Amino acid sequence: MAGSPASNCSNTLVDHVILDLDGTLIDTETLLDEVYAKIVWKYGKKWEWDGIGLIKRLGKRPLEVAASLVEDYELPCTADELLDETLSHVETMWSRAKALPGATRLLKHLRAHKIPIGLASNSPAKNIRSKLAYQPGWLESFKVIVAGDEVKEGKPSPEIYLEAAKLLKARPSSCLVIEDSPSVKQDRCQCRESSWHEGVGKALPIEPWYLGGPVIKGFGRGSKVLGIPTANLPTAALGSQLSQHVCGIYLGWAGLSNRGVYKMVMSVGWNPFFDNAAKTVEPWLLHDFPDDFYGEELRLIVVGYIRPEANFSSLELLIERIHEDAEIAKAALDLLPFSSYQDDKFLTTPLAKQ
Ligand code: ADP
Ligand code: RBF
Ligand code: MG
Repeated sequence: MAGSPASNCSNTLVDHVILDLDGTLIDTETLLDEVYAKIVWKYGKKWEWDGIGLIKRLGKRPLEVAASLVEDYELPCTADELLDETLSHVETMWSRAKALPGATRLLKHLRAHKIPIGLASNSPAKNIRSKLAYQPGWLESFKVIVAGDEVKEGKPSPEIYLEAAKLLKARPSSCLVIEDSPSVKQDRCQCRESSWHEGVGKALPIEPWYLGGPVIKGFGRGSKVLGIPTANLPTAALGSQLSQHVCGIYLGWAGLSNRGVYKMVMSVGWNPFFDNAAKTVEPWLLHDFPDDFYGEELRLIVVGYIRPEANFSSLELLIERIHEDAEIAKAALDLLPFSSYQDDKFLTTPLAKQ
């Protein structure tokens, strides 16, 4: 494995992996932010959708997050009250938390190599169970799970990781910890720290997803406003498949049965620059076509992830960034594992014949 956990560290062999959950494997931050925003608005305060607040909240225990929001937004309630209110809203939302790109692939990879995996999360045990219930194959991937309410001190204290190492019967120094929280990373502990990025080119391989449908009319601005045509797919028919994946910019292969197979780079989401009211799936096929192909059946195998959707201060910057995404996709799709999918029959077999 290129960039294997062991190769990132010094000479000690890494033979166990301990993972964080929220923000590392699943995107719960987006859900929590939605709830915090609602409550803050209810108190007549304006929610700041900036990355600074998010970074401050990352990896903290729920009560600590509530306390910092009460202070920052000068809310007329206690941290306990805010936490109760947040939890009552969020309890029903865990099913909407999506796996982060690459997470399922990482777990599969570690299991295939028989590397024991521990989960160490500041969340209470009950919430961890709810979150894992919606991710097929995840629960059985973890040999041990340590929850925030099962230790005296939550992160950034190393206690939770040391407990996981103990239950795994592993020496802390041979455990690779994968964690997104900056406060944990700052607080050096006996457990070694590192992160797992197996980039291929400038993209992250993911478990491939297969999708298709007739090319439909979009907002009519891809070619006109951006000079970048995107073959929109109907999102309603993609339903649950689409809701499993985080919004962002992906790459993969596109097939049109009467034409051929092409590299593609694709945006999935709400297009923050245009403030869309609907989520779109918009692949840009990296090929010059003499005409359009509305109504034709388009097949996609999405194999990698490039970045989250972003907003831009000008149209020029958005266009520049999309061209950079296209260059990343073109180069990465020549490399394994991405290149191996271009011969997949799914791309060219018409629906009826499958
Ligand atoms: P819309 O808003 O209707 O999607 P666009 O301006 O985004 O319009 O143009 C997309 C259409 O252009 C596609 O539906 C397809 O028929 C055609 N097209 C031509 N070349 C390409 C390409 N390289 N990638 C995607 N679509 C293309
Ligand atoms: N729109 C955004 O608002 N933010 C983005 O970060 C963004 N990235 C894109 C990346 C790619 C590769 C493509 C093809 C489109 C992207 N768009 C983005 C979507 C663009 O806004 C959309 O295609 C147009 O709105 C045309 O419908
Ligand atoms: Mg389009």
